[in-house]
Amino acid sequence: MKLLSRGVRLPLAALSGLLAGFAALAVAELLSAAVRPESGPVIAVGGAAIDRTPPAVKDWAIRHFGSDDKLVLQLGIVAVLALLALVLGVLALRFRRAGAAGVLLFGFVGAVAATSRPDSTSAADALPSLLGAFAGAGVLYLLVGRLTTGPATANGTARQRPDSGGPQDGVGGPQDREAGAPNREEGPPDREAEAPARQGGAQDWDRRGFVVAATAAAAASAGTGLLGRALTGTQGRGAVASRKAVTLPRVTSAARPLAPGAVLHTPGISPFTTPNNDFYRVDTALVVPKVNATTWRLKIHGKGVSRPVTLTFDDLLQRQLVERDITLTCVSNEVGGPYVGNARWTGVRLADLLREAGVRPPSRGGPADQLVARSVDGMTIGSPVEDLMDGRDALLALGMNGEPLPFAHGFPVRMVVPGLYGYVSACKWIRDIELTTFDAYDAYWVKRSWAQRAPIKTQSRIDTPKPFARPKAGTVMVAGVAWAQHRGVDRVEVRVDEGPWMTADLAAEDTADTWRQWSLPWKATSGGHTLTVRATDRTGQVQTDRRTPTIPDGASGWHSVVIDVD
Ligand SMILES: Nc1nc2c(c(=O)[nH]1)N[C@H]1C(S)=C(S)[C@@H](COP(=O)(O)O)O[C@H]1N2
Ligand SMILES: [Mo]
Repeated sequence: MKLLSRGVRLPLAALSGLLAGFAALAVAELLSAAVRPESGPVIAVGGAAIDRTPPAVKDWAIRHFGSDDKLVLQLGIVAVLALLALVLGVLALRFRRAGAAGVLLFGFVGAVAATSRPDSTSAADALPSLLGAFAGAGVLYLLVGRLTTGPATANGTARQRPDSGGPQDGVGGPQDREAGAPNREEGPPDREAEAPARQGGAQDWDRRGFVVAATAAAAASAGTGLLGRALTGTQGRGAVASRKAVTLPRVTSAARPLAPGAVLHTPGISPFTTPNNDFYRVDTALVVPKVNATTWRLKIHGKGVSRPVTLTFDDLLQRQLVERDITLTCVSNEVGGPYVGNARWTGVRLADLLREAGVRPPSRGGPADQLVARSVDGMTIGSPVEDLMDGRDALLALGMNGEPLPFAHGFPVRMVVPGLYGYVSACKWIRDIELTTFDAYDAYWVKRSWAQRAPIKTQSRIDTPKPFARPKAGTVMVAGVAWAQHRGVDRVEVRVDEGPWMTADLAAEDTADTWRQWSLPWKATSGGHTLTVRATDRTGQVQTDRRTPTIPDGASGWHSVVIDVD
């Protein structure tokens, strides 16, 4: 009888733990909708985990999960929480109070994570985790209480048990819980009387009470969670409306019209302009920040800023806007990888703004050599002031391919700087610009052992044929893209196996800041072949074959594709 009882109780206790976890997350979801979407425990702990992930692991995650890395992380956190909830449920069977306290402990961890996020500005960020945990602890305590006491009903009428909160329900009563039925026999007479009414006395738990409480907890949690979801959905409404209201004004300096021949249409090649929906996304934000453009402000201040300013979105719209084609690249892009894209950006020239604020580059005696951009989500990105003011089109961008920046790409305003990897230049959701020195401050990725300065390395990629493709013998178009932003691509060469380098046909150059498509018709012969590409930039530097990892300042090496010609 004891074994049977235990066999039923353990899974039910585990279920109680799950329901408690569900209740905790549901209440947290609802409250985080009221406080801030980023204050929820899963998001906060996930963000903290991202910040503490060793660069090699982060790189591995990006490589294996790509832009789904964040989804995988969140699913992972939920899976771990579910496991912990199961364990706490079983623990609560023996130590009811300890189980409930365990739930509170995890709430505390979530609260600490939420309030210590860089974008946390208020202690209210602790509320979702804390109150969620209280709800969860309550549910666990209540449910396990039904499992560890005799039935509350002998004949179908509910009766309040005197058990809840009794001292023997806590840490003091493990034997009591485990021993089950025998203990009941020593219990008050009314319990004894009830026991035989339930399946021959085999179960000493309040089955009906449990089922009712569990169902109620599940339903209430589902309702609360859905309400929270719905509220979160309405949260960004102001921001969405503010984005809809933006009409990009006429630019005073249009992008150079694409030269004839700047765009190739070889099947399988990356399009010259990457559509916004296909543009790679790399950032640490588990929730895409929804910033309202009407209340957005950008502060420019710091070392050597004689005229600090605070700008509104309208201030920017009223300035001279330029439009520039700039190819953005992520330092985490492996050789041959997908984290590179080319867009037509609309924005304000950052150098003009800096000059108006009194900033001089170091070469003109300015005291600040680093510009640190801060985003609304607490990211910090440091760029060399010298590069930003050397005449290149460093932009505060507010448009991407003819529309306001998509939220995922930094609405309302981000930086885009030709020639620098994104992590040292392309701050999305920017809210603050501080002039400082590289000696005085390490930005987010620099603290995580990436290089302080990181110009984009000359690279080329074969887009077609794809690895392990099986084209027919005969003419096969080999094609792809090459980039060496702000230096310009001068030549692309392709080699078959260990054969001689063959010069590819280059699309006409748009600007030195954009990638160039290339193609090469190749007379393919049957059998396995390795195609390799390399680019030469306008400084005469040939892309090195020396393989380096992405850490600390970008991957180098040649891209090769192995195919099998039929
Ligand atoms: N606020 C914020 N800005 C950010 C990042 C980030 O994590 N947070 N990532 C940077 C990196 S590493 C890159 S490569 C570019 C990518 O920009 P995209 O997502 O628009 O392609 O954004 C940069 N700006
Ligand atoms: Mo990046």
